[in-house]
Amino acid sequence: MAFDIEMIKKVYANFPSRVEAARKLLNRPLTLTEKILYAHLHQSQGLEEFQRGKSYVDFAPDRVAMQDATAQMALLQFMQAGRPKVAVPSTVHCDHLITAKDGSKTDLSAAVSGNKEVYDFLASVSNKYGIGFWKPGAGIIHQIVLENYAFPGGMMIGTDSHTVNAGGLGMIAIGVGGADACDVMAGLAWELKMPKLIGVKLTGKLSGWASAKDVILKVAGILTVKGGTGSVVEYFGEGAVAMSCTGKGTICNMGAEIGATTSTFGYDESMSRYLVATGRADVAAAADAVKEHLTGDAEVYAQPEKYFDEVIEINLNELEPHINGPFTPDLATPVSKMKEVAAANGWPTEVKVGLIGSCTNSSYEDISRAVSLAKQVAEKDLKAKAEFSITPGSEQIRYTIERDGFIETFNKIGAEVYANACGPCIGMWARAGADKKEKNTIVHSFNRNFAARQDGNPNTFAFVASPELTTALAIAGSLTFNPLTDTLVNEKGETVKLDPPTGDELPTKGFAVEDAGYIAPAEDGSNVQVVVNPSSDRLQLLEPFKAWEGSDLTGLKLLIKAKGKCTTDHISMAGPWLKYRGHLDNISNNLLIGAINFFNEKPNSVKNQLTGEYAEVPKVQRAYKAAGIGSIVVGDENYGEGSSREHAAMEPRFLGVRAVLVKSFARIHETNLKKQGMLGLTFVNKEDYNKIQENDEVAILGLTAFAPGKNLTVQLKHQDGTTESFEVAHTYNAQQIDWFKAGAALNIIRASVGK
Ligand code: MIC
Ligand code: SF4
Repeated sequence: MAFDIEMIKKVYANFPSRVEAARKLLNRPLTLTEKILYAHLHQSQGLEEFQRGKSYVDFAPDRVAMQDATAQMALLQFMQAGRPKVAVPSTVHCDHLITAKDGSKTDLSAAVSGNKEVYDFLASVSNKYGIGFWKPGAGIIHQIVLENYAFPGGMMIGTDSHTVNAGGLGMIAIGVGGADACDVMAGLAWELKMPKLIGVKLTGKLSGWASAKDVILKVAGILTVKGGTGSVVEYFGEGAVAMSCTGKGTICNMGAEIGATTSTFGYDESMSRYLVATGRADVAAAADAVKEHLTGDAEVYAQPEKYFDEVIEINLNELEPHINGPFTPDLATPVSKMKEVAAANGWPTEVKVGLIGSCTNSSYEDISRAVSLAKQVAEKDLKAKAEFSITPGSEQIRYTIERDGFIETFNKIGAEVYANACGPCIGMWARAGADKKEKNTIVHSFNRNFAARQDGNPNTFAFVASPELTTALAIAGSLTFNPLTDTLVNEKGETVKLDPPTGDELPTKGFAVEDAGYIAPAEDGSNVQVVVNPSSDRLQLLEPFKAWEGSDLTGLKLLIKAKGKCTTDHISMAGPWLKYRGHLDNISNNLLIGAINFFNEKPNSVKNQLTGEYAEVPKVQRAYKAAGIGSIVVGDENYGEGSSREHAAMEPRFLGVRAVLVKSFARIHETNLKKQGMLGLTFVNKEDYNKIQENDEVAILGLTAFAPGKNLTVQLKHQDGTTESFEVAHTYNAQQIDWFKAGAALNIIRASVGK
């Protein structure tokens, strides 16, 4: 039986009437996205026609998921909300804190002892507040959610940007910061700007080397890392229906890389097969009973241009495998062009390591297709040239692929099987020699490839490809190998060609697992004690942020003017820093250390305006804080791209940065800034970015009349005594302005508990 089946049945019981009401109001056919959104309005939110890209709407998500690296902060906040139990089904997943080094068993036990304090904290908070707990080794949050919790037509939020993975099972699943999760767990509404809609019509059918991953690699190339911002991407068409449910999951997962709010697919037989195979025939039956509501209306898919803001069409019959990268997931190169493109750019072409798995590509289908290539190594007397590793997405997947002999085959090509966890995907990879910072190439089937993300080496050129192509490139040891046309020379000196990958969508013998790794919470957790040691360097209880002083912000120092890409990995690096995710003071020592200073083109070197000397960003900011001086961060386009980690907003807030002024924001980061009481502003005129000088003193004017839709003014006082001013925009609504005034959204919840 599925978890929380009663909740799911309740959603389905109300679904048809809610969809009907929305259809009547809008007086037109509906997309799937609209159906799910309108069926999940919060009880305090009246039904009206919401303006896409404009109206803020209050929603009531069905569930919340949190992973360990973000759950610590989410739950530290929840503990202050003063509620006895979570208001909606919620889960915690221990997956981000396991370093991949010597193989799964050793690595897992090292993590269990090394992170004991954090795991104990998460387990006891979960137990106390009624949250399901998935222990270390159980698997990666998004795979566990897909296998156990996702359901067609549902709506969930999760403290991880790849929560969107659950769109593969027809959900609207959205990545958020911990403060948002805290609100929903406290029973409050969850606010989102009504998204715009991008329709992707998939015609034809995948075959041969092309996989679901290539669909999203191509879409990323079309839309770029910011093209999906503020939009939900809805996939449909014969190609969508013909694809496996887990393939759909991969596509939705990487929708995070185009900045999309989320992505989704209509309910179809692939989803029902997956539900049944993962022990949820009850959910499949319940979904079948309302299935016409769990997909877009036929008129919409027949004339998509009429109903979506943008439509993209991809013919899967012609889709070529792609390789995206380096350093950004949207630089898409079809496999047949890689020779030219790599040569033109001078990319190192020898593949040193191929890595498969992660939350993006860990399905049975993925692994079975990759193994069909690994098998050919022995059959064709080849030798895999590159190192190879697998991080299975869940214990259920790992157990099943071991039973079916896949791990043995991978071992034969020298593969390392790491723990069921994020591992190398998030820099938890003790890669031998990475500290030498040598230029080298790796290929992986994960989703992000920002500089230094996987192994901490900024000179590692990381490329993203499907698991099957990753395997082929690792066998060939070359980035420019095109398995569709090229041959390899085997150990006997013969010329051989790899056969296209084949695999099974689902295990013919069914999934199996001995201990899936789930721990249910206590029925009544009121007596459970949550202990945080005051001298811990891993966990720290939160102190409320100070309320706004009621006047304009003046005398701010420029902390950094960041140049170019500034993702959440640049603002609050992961890898070794993950261990401080529950300790705001300690993790603040990584503030913006990856961002490039516009004025000297260096990372982690900014001018301390009090001394005139250059020093590390966190050090300079701590000096301003000690002197009681506020500061401002200036950034480029799509600032805060990537992760949902609210540390990227809490650290500057904690250290006394007052505002972040950029050309444009990534959605989750902008909301995180607002939630933490920070000012997130954008240049009205993007060229004004050029006016900011290194020694500027900055004032933000107009705050006493801070109102929705009304621009503020930034005044620069340059070192030579001249001043200049320009307008800056913001997207704060009335409630968000209250968060700013109160010092943080949480201060408002806290105050309401006291009443
Ligand atoms: C990621 O893929 O970058 C992460 C690590 O999963 C993050 C969450 C985090 O920073 O803890 C994400 O995608 O939100
Ligand atoms: Fe973990 Fe990587 Fe997935 Fe993020 S993208 S949840 S780090 S596996």
